[in-house]
Amino acid sequence: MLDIANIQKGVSEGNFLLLAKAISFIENKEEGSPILLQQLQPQLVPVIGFTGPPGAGKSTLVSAMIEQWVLAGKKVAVLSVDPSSPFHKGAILGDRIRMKEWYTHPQVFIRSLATRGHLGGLMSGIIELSTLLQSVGFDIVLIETVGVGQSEIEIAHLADTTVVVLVPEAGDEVQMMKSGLMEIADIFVVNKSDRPDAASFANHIKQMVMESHTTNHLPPVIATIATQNIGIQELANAVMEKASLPISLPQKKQMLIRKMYQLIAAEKMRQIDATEMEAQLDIVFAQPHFNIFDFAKRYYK
Ligand SMILES: Nc1nc2c(ncn2[C@@H]2O[C@H](COP(=O)(O)OP(=O)(O)OP(=O)(O)O)[C@@H](O)[C@H]2O)c(=O)[nH]1
Ligand SMILES: [Mg+2]
Repeated sequence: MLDIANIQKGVSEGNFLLLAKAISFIENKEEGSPILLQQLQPQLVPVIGFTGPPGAGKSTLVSAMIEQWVLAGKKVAVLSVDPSSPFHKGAILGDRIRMKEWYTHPQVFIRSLATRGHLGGLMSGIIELSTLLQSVGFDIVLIETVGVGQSEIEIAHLADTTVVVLVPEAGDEVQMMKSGLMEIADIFVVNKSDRPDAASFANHIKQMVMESHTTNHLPPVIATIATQNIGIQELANAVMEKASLPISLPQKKQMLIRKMYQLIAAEKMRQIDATEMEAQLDIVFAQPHFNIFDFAKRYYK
């Protein structure tokens, strides 16, 4: 039966069948899923987000990090999110190869999340699933998000610790970082440091970090070569160090408020029948005094 104790038992035995069922149950909003969610008692399990441009090496890094934690006896859960491309399975197929050895490991659970409809639904889905994973016996929850746009920043913002993965020659990404990634990054990784211009790129990022932070606690910039396991130990240490810092009450409250808005917005959006709304719009917008605010008011409850 789908109750928390049974799911926990499965996870402790390395059997993720019930967990996978519970996730589908929640994703499909089946009857009873709100009750399951309301029973969750999340533990103090770090949620670590990895975000960065496509192909930066996030999955390779995550895979290498998993190895560190598995060897230390920890249970690791990974949510892999691609908000930009609902029909593009490339990243997910890539992960199947990159994280191959972990798909069947009893200490590792990996799940891909596809965008279904609007971003709000994805955001609330991530909140639901990460809370579930924090409640059933994992020691670490990782969220891999592809991209560096506004929506990826929003997703990264749901993690307690955010690792921004960049690669040398990421000129455009550096531009984009100015618009938000800079503020949310707790740790920067310069992956593919086997490339010739890696050191100067890392210095450039360090410079940007210094210019944009006024505190003396600067996000570290760590050089890695994920494919050769170089820099992984240092990254794992930096992640655990950040994750073990106590979160202040105001920070905790800020995070809860952010999540609350996401959950409420998603629920409100779900209550709106898009087909019905579009049909109504067809009727009213041809009218001479059509006003969008007046029309929208019908859907504010
Ligand atoms: N040279 C070099 N190649 C790397 C390194 N890390 C990863 N790669 C390669 O880069 C490619 C992309 O790696 P992924 O780990 O799939 O990258 P990703 O960021 O997860 O990609 P998406 O999920 O599709 O955005 C693969 O061919 C990796 O083998 C590295 O440090 N150096
Ligand atoms: Mg990937």
